[in-house]
Amino acid sequence: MSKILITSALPYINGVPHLGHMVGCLLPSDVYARYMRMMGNEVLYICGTDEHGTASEVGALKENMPVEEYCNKYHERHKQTYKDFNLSFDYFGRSSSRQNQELTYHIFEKLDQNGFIEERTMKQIYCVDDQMFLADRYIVGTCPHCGYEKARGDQCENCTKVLEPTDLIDAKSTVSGSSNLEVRETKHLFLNLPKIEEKLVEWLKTKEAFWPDVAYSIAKKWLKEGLQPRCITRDLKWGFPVNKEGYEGKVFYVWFDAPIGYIGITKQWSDEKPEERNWRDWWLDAQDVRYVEFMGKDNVPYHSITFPATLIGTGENWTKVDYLKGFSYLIYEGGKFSKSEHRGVFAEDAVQEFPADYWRYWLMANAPESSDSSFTFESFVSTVNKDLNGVLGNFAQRVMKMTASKIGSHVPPRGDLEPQDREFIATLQEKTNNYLKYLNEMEFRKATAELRAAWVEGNNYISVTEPWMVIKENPQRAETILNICLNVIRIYAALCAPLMPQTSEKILAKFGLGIDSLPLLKNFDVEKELSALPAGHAFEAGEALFERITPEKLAELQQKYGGKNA
Ligand code: B3M
Ligand code: ZN
Repeated sequence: MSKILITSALPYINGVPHLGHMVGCLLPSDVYARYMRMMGNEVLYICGTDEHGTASEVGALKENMPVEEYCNKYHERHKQTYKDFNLSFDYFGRSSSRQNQELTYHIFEKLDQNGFIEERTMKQIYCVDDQMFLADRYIVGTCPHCGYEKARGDQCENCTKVLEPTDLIDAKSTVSGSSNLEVRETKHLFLNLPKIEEKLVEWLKTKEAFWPDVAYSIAKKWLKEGLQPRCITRDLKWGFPVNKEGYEGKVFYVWFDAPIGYIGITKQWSDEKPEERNWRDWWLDAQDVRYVEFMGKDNVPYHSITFPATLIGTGENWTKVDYLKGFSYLIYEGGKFSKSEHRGVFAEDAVQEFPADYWRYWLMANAPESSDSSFTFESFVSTVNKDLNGVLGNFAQRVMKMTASKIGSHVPPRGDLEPQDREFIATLQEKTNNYLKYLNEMEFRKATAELRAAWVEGNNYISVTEPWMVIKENPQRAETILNICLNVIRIYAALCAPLMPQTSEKILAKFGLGIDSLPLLKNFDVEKELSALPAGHAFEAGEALFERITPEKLAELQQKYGGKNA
């Protein structure tokens, strides 16, 4: 048994998660965590809300509430949504927690003591009416190059030219609309990455063979372009106040404390039951921990360069990422996801429409792994109808109904196996092995395809063996076939569990079994598992596993989530 530490990038608290967020790190990390548990490992799966930064301040302002209250509200909303999606975090915490503050201070102090923190003075835009310094993207105005009126202070969306906020004509704060802006001097703390570079590179080299190409090449590109000192403080109110003299009124930059949040959240978890949980066993001088991180592609530089450098700079032995899985983006058919314009599917609405497993399956079958993928309702509906309803659902229902009507609602006895049966068992074993291998490699699309292939084999088997015909001449042979099929349904429940935990439960319930009755997936032996349900074991066919989605419903969904004007 190994210790596997899994983190999913901490979603920003402002805004509600949509399908893109779900597939971009949350859901795959859950599938992986469930898989790793079913492989018999000790897993710690951690996530939480990323709460600091201007975005939260602005969000709170818009909703007219104190930022703490705003964060409390949205933290609960995130938590509920992930619960509805059956994400099996061991702990879902907050980057703003006391524990994270203590750790952030500790890590900062170590970096400072070791000479990796430097002070710099810089010029920044201050809004007199907002009484705050504004990050470049919170300033809008007219682009001097193309005349676009909503250009942001960091870049013009229209002509893509990179801008300085002072380039903008008629610049305004997006917080209040005020144009009462001034350039002021302000001093900040920087993490001196060039000074840590040598140790960082040494560490990175040990990972080359293990990281997926995408992640490693992003890290290498950053190194090639040359590391620069990174500013780790901000002139904001909301955040951890900087614990250094002369920095009163300033806070740590959200990207400084957010990754430390993985540790802080683990400490929240451990503080709840200190007698049985110890965060240090996972993070500090920890033995035999394999640490896997999930995130969107754009987060890779922070996780492969800045966060490891932060930890290395302390001189302490912190657990650093062993494998980093980055995802591309999910494109929505109607354009950019926007809650206010009713465009795109938001996770909390998704689970109101259909059970979480429908989404989990589609998202994993179409995970944006090597490139972006796009969501269309047409594809979603066709996948649910064909794969879930037509292949898995059909097999389970057909076998149970047939057995119930021809023999009775119990597993019939099994006679000797014939070559046909052996062939089926061998193919099923092969698909199972592939599926587990792909999950192990975090190749979610391929894994899902193999799972589906395993279901297809079941359908093929029953088509060629024709138990409904055979029963007339040779009832014993028909009993054997149906005994095998019923046991295969249970095998499907086991294989489905990481991807579709509810479906797995639903299947098992038909046999009067609970999820705890499932075997480990480690060394999964199809032939052995085929004897799990003995002759006489009762079942109840009950209702179908999945519901077919009608063309009318498809049209309704496209209308409902297509954007205001759809
Ligand atoms: N909140 C960015 C994002 O959600 C950021 C990740 C933090 S991980 C420590 O894409
Ligand atoms: Zn422009």
